[in-house]
Amino acid sequence: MTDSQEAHLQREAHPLTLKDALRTSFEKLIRHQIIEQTNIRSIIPIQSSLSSLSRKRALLDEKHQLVRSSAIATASDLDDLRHEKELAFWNRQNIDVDRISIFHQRNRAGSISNENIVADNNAGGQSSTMGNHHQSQQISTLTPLQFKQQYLYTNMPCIINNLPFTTMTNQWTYALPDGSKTINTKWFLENVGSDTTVPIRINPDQEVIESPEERNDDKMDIETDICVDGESSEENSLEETECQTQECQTTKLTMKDWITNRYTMNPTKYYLKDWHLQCLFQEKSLYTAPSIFKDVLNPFLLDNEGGDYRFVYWGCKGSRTGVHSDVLNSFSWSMNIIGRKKWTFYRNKSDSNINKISREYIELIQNEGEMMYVPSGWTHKVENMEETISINHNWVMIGTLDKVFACLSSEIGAIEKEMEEWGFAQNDGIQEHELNRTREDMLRGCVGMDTSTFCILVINCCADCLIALLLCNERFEFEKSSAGETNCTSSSLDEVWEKWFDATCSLKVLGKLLGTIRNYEHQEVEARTAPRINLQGRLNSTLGNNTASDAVKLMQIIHHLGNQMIQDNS
Ligand SMILES: O=C(O)CCC(=O)C(=O)O
Repeated sequence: MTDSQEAHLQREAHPLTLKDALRTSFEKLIRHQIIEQTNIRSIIPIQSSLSSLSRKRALLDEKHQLVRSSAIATASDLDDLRHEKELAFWNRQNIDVDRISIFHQRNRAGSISNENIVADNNAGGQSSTMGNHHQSQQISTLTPLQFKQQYLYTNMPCIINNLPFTTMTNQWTYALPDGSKTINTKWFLENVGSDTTVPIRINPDQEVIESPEERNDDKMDIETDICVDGESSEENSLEETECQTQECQTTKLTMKDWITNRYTMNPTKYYLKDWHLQCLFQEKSLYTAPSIFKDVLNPFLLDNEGGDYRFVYWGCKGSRTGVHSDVLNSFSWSMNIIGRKKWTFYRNKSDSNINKISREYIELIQNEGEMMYVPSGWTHKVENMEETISINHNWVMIGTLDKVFACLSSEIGAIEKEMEEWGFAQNDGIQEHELNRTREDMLRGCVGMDTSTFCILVINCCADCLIALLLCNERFEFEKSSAGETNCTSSSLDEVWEKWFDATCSLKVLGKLLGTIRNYEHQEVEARTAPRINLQGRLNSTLGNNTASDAVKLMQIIHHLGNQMIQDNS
């Protein structure tokens, strides 16, 4: 391929910022003396760099009760643990989710100095409609790490209240004399602009059916609707339902027209949703996302691709989102600024196919000011019980990059099948290159991300994790030498544990990605079982051969160094 052909392909595939992201990772690793580079093509790992991490995980285990009790010793336990927890959740006699309160203590300067988290396990009865709820209430106080271990890493839903969330959003409503809140439409007209258009989702025509067992719902995803074909079931329990994809329509209205006409529009049909409101305000932040959720997806996309998964939803009473699980196997959090939502979570029949759900379900009410945390892969539908405005983010943390990879891999398989059915085949080098480009374009079209973007995201995460581990270990060693080992604060131990965990998780996904490259000689067990996605060909087709080989080389070096570090410390 000529240089100009390659330049053309690259321009179309990605903005150059993806190349910049790779370069940034290179430079960071060099700056922190993890690798050295004599020229652009020769990167050399610095073997001694990570072996200075003398903190042993065994010591952490010994000092840290939580690590043992939560059974999250290594990232490889994680998938089994998630399954186990989900099974236990659905097999509980009285199904409900925990309600979490987060209290922040502030220092004099006003920044958060301490985070206290209280979990009201099985607080139910108040708002869940399943189960008898006669169990006694159990209140536990959690550290941020315990919260992550009990809900985020293990993929368990919960409702969070007391989050100090508001910045600009407190201007979206005002109080009426009776103390209730109402929407401040003036704010939207003045700050968004009365002629600015907003996206209105049009739900396919459907009967409004109240009970899930009789339903014929729609599944709405970021790009598509999935319809669940309800079959009647005698037992209303483990009957399987199949889903089919269906196109979804979006129209646009001006802000002024939406505000004026929203009460006269059919709410089961029209819903202002997937609105990238924060993007309109660019640097000016409308709210601060909770620090407890360490999102690696949106910051990366915003820096490198220009898109994001940060939405505002505004729907009248009765508006709803049909049965779905979230895009890219992401998590979501949903914060009700005003109004109430009814959430229905369904038990998944099998993790490998989100379209198969059982008829077991749980209904939960999310009140005003509360945040729903939706774990990755959990099938759900949502209905607004009154006029509701919520902020919803889809997000990914390092510990669930493996789930994003699983989603991409299964989508890749589906696209491959489709291409075969269309009769696409490769005959020569150029055609293979173009086929790979088509594969990547289709993947981006289907799930909003291709393998090249994912690859650079993982490289970025791994680089950041290794550097964070180095820095945090240095701090810990300093604290230990000045205060003595026994006086090390548990929060610094938590921090080291978390950095180890993140580093292990990101390296594991990197291993899986490398396993998709033929003849990669350092294949670990997880890498050998990875699907054949022809990563090298895909990277070549979207990043150009030179950048693609730099990326692969960097991946191999990070994988090699990282695995050595983990083995040294196990
Ligand atoms: O609030 C809604 O209508 C849908 C929210 C949702 O499905 C989510 O945040 O995952």
